[in-house]
Amino acid sequence: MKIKPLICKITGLTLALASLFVSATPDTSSKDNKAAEKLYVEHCQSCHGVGRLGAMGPALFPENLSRLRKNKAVKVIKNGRPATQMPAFDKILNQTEIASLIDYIYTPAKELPKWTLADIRATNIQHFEQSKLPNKPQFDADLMNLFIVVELGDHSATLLNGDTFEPITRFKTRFALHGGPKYSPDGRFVYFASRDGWISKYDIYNMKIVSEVRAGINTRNLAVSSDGKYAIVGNYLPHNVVILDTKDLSPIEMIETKSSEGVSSRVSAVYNAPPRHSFIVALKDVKEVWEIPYSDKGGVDVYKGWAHDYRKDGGEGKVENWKSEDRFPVRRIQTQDYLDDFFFDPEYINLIGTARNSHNGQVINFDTKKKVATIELTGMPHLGSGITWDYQGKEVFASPNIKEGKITVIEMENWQVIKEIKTDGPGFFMRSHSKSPYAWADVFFGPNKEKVHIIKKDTLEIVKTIAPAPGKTAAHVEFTKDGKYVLLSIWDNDGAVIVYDANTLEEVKRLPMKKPSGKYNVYNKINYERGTSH
Ligand code: DHE
Repeated sequence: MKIKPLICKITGLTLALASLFVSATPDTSSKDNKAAEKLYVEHCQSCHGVGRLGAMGPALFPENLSRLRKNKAVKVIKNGRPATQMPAFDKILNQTEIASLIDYIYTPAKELPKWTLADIRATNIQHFEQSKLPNKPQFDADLMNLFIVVELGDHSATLLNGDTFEPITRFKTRFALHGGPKYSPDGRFVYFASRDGWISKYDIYNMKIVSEVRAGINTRNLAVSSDGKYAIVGNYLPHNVVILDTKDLSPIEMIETKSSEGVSSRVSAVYNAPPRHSFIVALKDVKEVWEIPYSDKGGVDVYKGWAHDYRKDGGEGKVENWKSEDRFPVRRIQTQDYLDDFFFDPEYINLIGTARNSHNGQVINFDTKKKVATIELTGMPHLGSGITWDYQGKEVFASPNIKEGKITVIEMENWQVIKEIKTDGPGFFMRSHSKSPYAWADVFFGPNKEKVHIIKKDTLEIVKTIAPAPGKTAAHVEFTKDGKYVLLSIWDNDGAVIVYDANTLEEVKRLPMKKPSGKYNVYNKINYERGTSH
């Protein structure tokens, strides 16, 4: 059969993905299945993608739903899912329709879609030859005080001057970016990941997307190594991580994410751990966390004592046995529970993890691989958005909660919860700056989604609550380099980024934007400022 290349409506680009979709198509021979497929196309496809491959929402195959029992899946379709874009369908679909959709998404594809290293390589685009582009910024601004603002409304991003709060340029991104874009260590380049697997490298100096590659079919996020040489991409589909050369985004290695027992797992997220010169990989479906050193020294100098941990065959190898091809060896850390959401202490000695459906947080020491504490964390803490600061001479960690209206404050020395700050509803993001006396926390969900709380860091009390755009979600703040101003998003197509004086808490400026989500300050990001996400 001759397969025509598929024209991707979203990006307008011709993608040679036809074989992928063909192999992902479920058996549609039965009448019931045809009816279910029709329902899927009508109600689910716009978010979950053609052929169930994932887009804004995750891919829907049994292999990706292994942790979701069918009766729970029914509830998700009926009631929606908190902290996601998944709406409730109980008023749109009847019970029989929901049941047939459940059967449909739990029916294996004839063959799971493949996306090999060769497929990835074939998508690698060089829009510009880097060596032919000027090595100087083509605009005048403090390069450390720039912001990238992601605008989900029309899949764009704005490069913003953090001194004048004037946009420098605005450009199209791939469809449905997710997670924070990541900067190169010098702040010149920024890397974006879209939910459908596209990784784009943007040259800030020249205001151009220079390289792109499709590293996965359904992607979570990316991280960039501290030496700036590698990017790692974590995927839901296929189950793997892909390591890219940041020079041109060409793929270097693909590592299938299988537990030591051979069980395949989606990747929840990938992170960079600067002091460890390694990437951390959170696995969703197995009780393991991975550490992958990327240092050019092959980890040998840094991790001498752990050489055997990194051996792919698990044997007690000696350091001398290291081969250059073991560039990205995997060190496995077994956990007692499935861990979805992570936070790291600033030294990257411990990781704090929670499973979305469990009631405790676990603190795991990276070096000993042992659990060192259990934290009382109820609801659904969003650890990834947590921040740290000094409180009464001790370091505390504060996390919003996406199910309950509270911020949990934990003393990091003994991992005790010292306060639960009551909020006007569940929140998503939290931010501060080492030079600011305040931490900002949004109320992302429920009737108070328009509100943002401002917490005094030395009293742990809410001192002000703002609602700058009545009826519209206000969420996600980021500080300027010096901590003097705060930028807040109004998540609406007719939205804005609002600039506040970080000390007087008064509004300074309102910039119209199309559903701005995250914004990312170059200095704060490349310096791993404590008050921001990493
Ligand atoms: Fe996110 C970051 C996971 C839904 C907007 N989100 C992250 C990160 C993870 C994560 C692991 C950190 C990765 C990074 O920055 O490199 N997000 C999840 C989920 O599991 C969840 C709940 C379900 C899902 O669909 O994936 C989820 N996230 C959402 C949304 O619905 C949001 C609000 C809108 C959107 O863009 O899809 C959303 N997530 C964000 C943003 C960040 C993020 C803006 C970066 C925050 C930052 O400041 O760094």
